[in-house]
Amino acid sequence: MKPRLYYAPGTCALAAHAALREAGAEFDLELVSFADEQQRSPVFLAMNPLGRVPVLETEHGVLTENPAILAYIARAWPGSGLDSVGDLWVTAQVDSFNVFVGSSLHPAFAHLFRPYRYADGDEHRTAVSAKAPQVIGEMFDIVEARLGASSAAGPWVHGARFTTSDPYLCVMSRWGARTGVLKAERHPRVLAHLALVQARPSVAQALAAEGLTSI
Ligand SMILES: N[C@@H](CCC(=O)N[C@@H](CS)C(=O)NCC(=O)O)C(=O)O
Repeated sequence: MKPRLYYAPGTCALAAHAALREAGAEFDLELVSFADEQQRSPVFLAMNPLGRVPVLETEHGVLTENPAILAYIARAWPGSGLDSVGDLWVTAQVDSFNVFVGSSLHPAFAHLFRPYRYADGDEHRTAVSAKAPQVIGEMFDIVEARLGASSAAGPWVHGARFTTSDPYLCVMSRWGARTGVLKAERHPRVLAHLALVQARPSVAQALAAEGLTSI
C-alpha cells in the first residue's frame, strides 16, 4: 500500500510532503480543505482526534504528529538521502531539533494564528496574539545560533547532511517571513537557510504541488 499524506497547503504538513519527495517515496496526497472544515469531519477525526494535519496513512496504520511522521519517513526509506538511522548521534540530533520545533516553535505560532485555543474573549485573545511575535523571535534566535554552530560543516540544520529538520524548519521560517517576525538583520542565517531549502528540488516540487511559491 502506498502511504497517503493528508495535508492542507502551506501548513506544517508541507514538511512531511517535502520529506516524502526527498525520500523518493511513492505516495498519495489528500487535500483536507480547512475552508470547508474538513479537518473536523467525523472521518478525519477518526484518524486524528485533534483534527489537524499532517496525517500519514501507512501500511502499518495511521500516524500523526510531525516529529514522529518525519522520523518514520526517514527510517522507512533506507538508503534515501534522509536516512540517518546508521548514525546514532545524527538521528538523536534530528529527533531533538524536530521535537523542539514541534513542541516550542510551532506552538508559539499557534498563539499568533489561533489565540482562541488559549484564551476566551477578544481582549484576552488579542493579548495572546500580541505576545506571540516576541516568543517566536526568541525561538528563532536559538535557531539562528544553532545554524551558526553548524555552518562550518555545511548549510543545513545539522551541517553537511540534509535531514527532515530542514523542510520542518522551512515551514516555520515561511511563516516567520510572512508575518514579518524574521528580520534580515536579526536572523540572516535562518533566512538564508529558508531560501536554500525552498530551492531544493524536493521542496520546490512540494511547494508547486500545493500551489505555493517560494517566500
Ligand atoms: N502537534 C501537531 C500539530 C499539527 C497542527 O497544528 N496542524 C495544523 C496546521 S499547521 C492544523 O491542522 N490546524 C487545523 C486546525 O487547528 O483546525 C503536529 O506536529 O503534527
